[in-house]
Amino acid sequence: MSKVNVLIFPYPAQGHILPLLDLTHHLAVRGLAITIIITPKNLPLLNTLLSTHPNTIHTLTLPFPSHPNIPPGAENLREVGNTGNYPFINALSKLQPQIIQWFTTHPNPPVALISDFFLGWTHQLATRLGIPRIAFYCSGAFFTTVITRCWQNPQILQSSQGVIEFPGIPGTPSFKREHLPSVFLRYRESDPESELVRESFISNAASWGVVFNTFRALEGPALDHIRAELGHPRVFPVGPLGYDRIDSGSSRGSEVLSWLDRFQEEGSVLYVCFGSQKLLKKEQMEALAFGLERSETRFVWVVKAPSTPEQKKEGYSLVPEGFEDRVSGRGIVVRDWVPQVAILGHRVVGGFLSHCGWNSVMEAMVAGVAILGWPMEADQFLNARLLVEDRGVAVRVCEGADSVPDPNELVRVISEAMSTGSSQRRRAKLMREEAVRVVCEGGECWKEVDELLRALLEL
Ligand code: BUP
Repeated sequence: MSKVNVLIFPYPAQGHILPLLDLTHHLAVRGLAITIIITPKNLPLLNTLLSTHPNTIHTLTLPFPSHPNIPPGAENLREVGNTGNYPFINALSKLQPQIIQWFTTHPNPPVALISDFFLGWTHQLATRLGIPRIAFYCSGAFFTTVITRCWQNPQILQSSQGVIEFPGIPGTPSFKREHLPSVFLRYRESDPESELVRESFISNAASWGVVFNTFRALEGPALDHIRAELGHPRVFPVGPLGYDRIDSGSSRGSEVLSWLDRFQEEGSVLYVCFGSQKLLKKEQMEALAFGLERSETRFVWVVKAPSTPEQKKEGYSLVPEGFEDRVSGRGIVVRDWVPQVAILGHRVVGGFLSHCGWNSVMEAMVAGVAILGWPMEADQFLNARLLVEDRGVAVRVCEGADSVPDPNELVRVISEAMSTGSSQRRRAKLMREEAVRVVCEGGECWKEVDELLRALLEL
């Protein structure tokens, strides 16, 4: 008898693809057959997963649809930055006829579609295929409550108030307008591309089920709110994902791990990484280099290469001259993709200077490292609010994509947060106990994946 087949559709950005592949691995281990919709240039991201499950995971590889605002050849947000979300969401929606054609001729068609929450239009696709759609949120539940409210009331964009409140959401959060999710801030009424994006996000609320990369000990109230107020009947908090990532990594990556092995003192190294999309400007690089140098902390600093010649010319990602020599022996700069989960899990790493991307947050929770947050865009301001003000597992070092931190303040915050017994390190260790309990065999995260599996098998 054929295995139950499920269709998975990730959104092409590393922070979206990786956690959905983590979930895919968990489902494949439990015996599901899976087909992943992917475009050719993103296929290498699946290599390790495909070779781990050669008989159960397959791909539906489709050409990336052209779009006037996406440079030819670009198939991943990493190549264009977050400004590309609207064109990407719109371009990918053009794949529908090919997916329908594939589905209708498949000998063992999928029983459900699990797709990224940026691909809300797939709700309509699933309806046409006659199968349920499950929205995969690689973001947190708190963020989801806020962004759902935003999409329901886009007129708040016209609000003259500097601060926008969200009554009814646990904690009644309020945010400066510019700290709302950037995908929402780009919305323009009556612009057809914007309208598709809004309808797409609204459709998430109608999906058959929702999966979150989060866990109750961190986001219990927000999860309850989603279940009760937003009326989602099936909510599966399967996070924190990523702890057992099948990561192909890179040779440079294992060099970082060997470099960390040279040290003994537990928690003495700061890992600095701002995710797969964000580049720092010249002045930001200078301030950060100053902070790292003067704090005398050991560190690994991941620097993303500029995507365009213009960015290079303007000094984006430019490490100040002589910096690497001056910190040699206690700090390294890596200009490559690194195995982040393994680095955070290394016993000598105690802090994470991060943009507060949600995956990074989840990975830091499991590793028990203190977060030094510098939120810049997307969901990051909301994530930072949850971590700093609500949970106390992080300290904010700076705020905003264009802000330049005060270098001396940076030295102070880094030194303080990295000191043995700092309140952030203590709380991060406590949170780790919760997170590890959740991801251990038989823990909450396992049970939620089992529940999801059961629901899929009953279809
Ligand atoms: Br950079 C980098 N290695 O070198 P976030 C990132 N990652 O494994 P983002 C690596 O990418 P969005 C590297 O572990 C995490 O799972 C990291 O996701 C991994 O931020 C993921 O933290 C990055 O959510 O994504 O990239 O800004 O904008 O989609 O939130």
